Amino acid sequence: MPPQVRELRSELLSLRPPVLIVPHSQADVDAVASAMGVHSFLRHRGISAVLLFPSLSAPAANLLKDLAVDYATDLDVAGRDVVVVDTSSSSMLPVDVFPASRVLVIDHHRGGDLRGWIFNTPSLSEVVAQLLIFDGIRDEKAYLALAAGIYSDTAGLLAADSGSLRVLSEIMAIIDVSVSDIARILDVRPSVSERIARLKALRRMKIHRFGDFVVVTSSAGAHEGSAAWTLILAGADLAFVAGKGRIIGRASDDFLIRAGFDLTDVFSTVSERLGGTWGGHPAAAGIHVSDSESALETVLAVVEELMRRNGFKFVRRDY
Ligand SMILES: [Mn+2]
Repeated sequence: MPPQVRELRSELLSLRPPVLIVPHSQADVDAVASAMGVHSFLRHRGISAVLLFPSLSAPAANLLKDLAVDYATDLDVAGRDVVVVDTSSSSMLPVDVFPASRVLVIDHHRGGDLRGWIFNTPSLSEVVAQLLIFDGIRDEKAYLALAAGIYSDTAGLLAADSGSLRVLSEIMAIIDVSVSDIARILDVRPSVSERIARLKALRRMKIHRFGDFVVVTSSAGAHEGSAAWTLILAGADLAFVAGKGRIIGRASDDFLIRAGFDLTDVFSTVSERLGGTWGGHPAAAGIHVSDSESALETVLAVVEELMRRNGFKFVRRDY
């Protein structure tokens, strides 16, 4: 077990029960799986804990239903010890943790304003799974969720590194599942509202060409990340979708290989200029801004500047 995970383990064991475990708003599969893993670890070490999921993404809600997981949607955090998983940005939290007695943050995103355990791993589930594996805990449901978390946060293992695969392979051996078993529990057609958000984003998109790179902007009332991913699949190198009070960006693999910079550079620069908290990964990130539609122009200007700074010469074309 890596030293950082060992230290996290001791800090978790110092929490005062009953512990509340909270993921970010619109919790994804990696977030709820990490929460379930922490919950299982604490319970097996004799520390009672409660899952608090006020706001879930559709795939995460589906997974919890399939695995028949019990969770609360509304609880008072005042005076309690709280574990925050899969975010370190207070603006991403579905509850105000300020009145909590103690807040332990476990995350794998850069840019957050909360201090805590920030791992540099493709998924958070692979970190949490090591706590269970190390202690020899047998909890089929938690392991299955954590395998699904690794699979989904690595985009179907495409973004997995050797550490993710090592942990996944240990889980697969413990609970005797195949990669296709894991993929099957996640294979859910997006909801009608998510598919409409994607299609509307396609209809509203604006195409910009910066030399060899295609940058697409659009807007959506919800599911901005899913809409941005659709634009990448349609051919964009970078896609930025403005929603209510935020902009979500996605980058293609090819962009990340060739550009010399990524979305964390884009959003940290935009945040310096416009204010607003940002968070995310090189290929998937977002920022909170009040007027998101007009902030898209700043995002485009920042992308153009970063490209020129990285030696690309081009005439910007807007289609
Ligand atoms: Mn995650």
